[in-house]
Amino acid sequence: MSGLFTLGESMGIFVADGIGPLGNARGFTLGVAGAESNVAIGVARLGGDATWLGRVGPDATGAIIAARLRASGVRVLAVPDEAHTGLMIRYQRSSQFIQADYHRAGSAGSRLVPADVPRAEIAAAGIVHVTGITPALSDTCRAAVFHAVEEARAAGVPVSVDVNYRGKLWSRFDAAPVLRDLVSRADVVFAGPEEAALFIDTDDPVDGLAKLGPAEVVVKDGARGCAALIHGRRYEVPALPVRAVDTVGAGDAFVAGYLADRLAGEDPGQRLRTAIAAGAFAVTVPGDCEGLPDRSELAALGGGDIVR
Ligand code: KDG
Repeated sequence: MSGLFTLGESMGIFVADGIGPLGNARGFTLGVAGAESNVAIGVARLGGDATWLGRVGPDATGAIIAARLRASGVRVLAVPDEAHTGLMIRYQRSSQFIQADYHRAGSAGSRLVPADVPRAEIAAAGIVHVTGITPALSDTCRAAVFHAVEEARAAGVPVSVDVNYRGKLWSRFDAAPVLRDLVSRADVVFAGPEEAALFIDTDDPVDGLAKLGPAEVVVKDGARGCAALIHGRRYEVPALPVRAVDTVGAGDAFVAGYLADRLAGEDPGQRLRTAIAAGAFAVTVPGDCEGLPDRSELAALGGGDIVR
């Protein structure tokens, strides 16, 4: 196998229909959430091989997660656990503001341990992708993430990290040293400017992240596009003008676009164009992973210009 290997927590998500306070919701749509599984689905939809590893509980939500990921073309390594599968509730409080509540403390996904990480799978991967969410879930999750990263490095497999700081899971103070450590072990890093500012002290997030070691640094900046430093060369790609209806999951779509093209052997400029287009596509569709496009859908959207 030479595809993406990723690990983390996937949850069931109840998304309230309509706009307004949660108590006014008349119905909910059940979906699957999880930054790492979103990236796996995104890579699979773009034609790449993708494997997701995580713990799921003995409940309908766990079964739905495994089934939906498989239906999206992701190879699922679901470790059964006796705890409940984590849940999220998401509602659009106003046209400008989305609120998400986690119900994941003590969940199956938070009970991942280093022994769950299969060495042979890691060694055979084309890239191992982790996020800064998983280390926030529990001590064993944190150990599992660092173990996977070190197994990959020992096997010469590139490591990708999306910083993905989640303020509802841990403080900036607790997160900063862990995220910095994770990034310093990565070959490819993705971060927003505010996330990078958690643990670097330069004004230029691209430079600051690159100084920690990764040869491929991509700073995603939403509607402003992205800036990157890839093997010593700078790139800037503007965002595509689309009408956003739901920005959640756009960062994962962006990462999936970049990594799918990296796995396919595309050059950095093309990877960034695909990332921008996948992120743009994702914001036009409601849901965490429902907006992840396939290649023909991406082609319909078109690509942005690269400014060097
Ligand atoms: O990136 C979208 C994610 O935020 C979502 O799917 C849920 O992984 C998630 C999280 O922990 O917030």
